[in-house]
Amino acid sequence: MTKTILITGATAGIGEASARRFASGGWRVIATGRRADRLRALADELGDCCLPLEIDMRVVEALGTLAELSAPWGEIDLLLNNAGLAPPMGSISDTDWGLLETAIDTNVTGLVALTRALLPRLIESKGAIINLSSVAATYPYRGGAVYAGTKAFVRQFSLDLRCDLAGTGVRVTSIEPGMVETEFTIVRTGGDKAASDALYSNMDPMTSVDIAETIWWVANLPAHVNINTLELMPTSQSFAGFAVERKT
Ligand code: 8X3
Repeated sequence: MTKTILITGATAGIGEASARRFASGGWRVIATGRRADRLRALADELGDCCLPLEIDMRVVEALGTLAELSAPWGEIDLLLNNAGLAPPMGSISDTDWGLLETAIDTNVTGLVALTRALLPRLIESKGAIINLSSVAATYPYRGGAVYAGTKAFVRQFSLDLRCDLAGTGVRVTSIEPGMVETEFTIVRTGGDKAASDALYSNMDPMTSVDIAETIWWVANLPAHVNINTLELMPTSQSFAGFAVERKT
């Protein structure tokens, strides 16, 4: 039977690559995002298996309407909570409140609202939820407080949701990538393509296709296997030590 995935943030990066991966694997793809032109281009590329829907994750009331889709689109087997963004790196007192709020609204509030709205559908289909967290949920770094905080929320929300969903057959996974070269850093730097290029230069970052393939693998494991959390990094990214301030 044809399965259906709903992907948030399908207009770029991991969301877009996942839309392609699941469409080529024979799934129906509900592609949501803010940018109508990109959604249209994706739908043109993927054909009838794709339903493009213009949705802003910050508009909670609009997210609720996604639970009202009629068959076959309404029979959702997998919710891929991919939409998310990082405010600029820096101290929160120096960062515009609106930018911090947008990240919290998108990464946390929107994700919870959409998950809440779709839960009855997912329980009905014994489906799955895959949430995009980050290595930032686990490893602190300077200037990432709000972004990392939202991603730690996503990780813990995923694990706790598993408790609430015990006995329903619904699987929940937190995917936690390190450096993936997408538009993520261009957004984080306020559109500075050169800064993004510099961050990923000469280090062989992961690609959106790497993560989409991982999501595909997680989604297609046997129904009795639940990946709780899955952390990935490029081989060239690892860990630094603690910062220690010494008295002079
Ligand atoms: C972002 C991962 O490693 O670029 O989610 O901070 S990293």
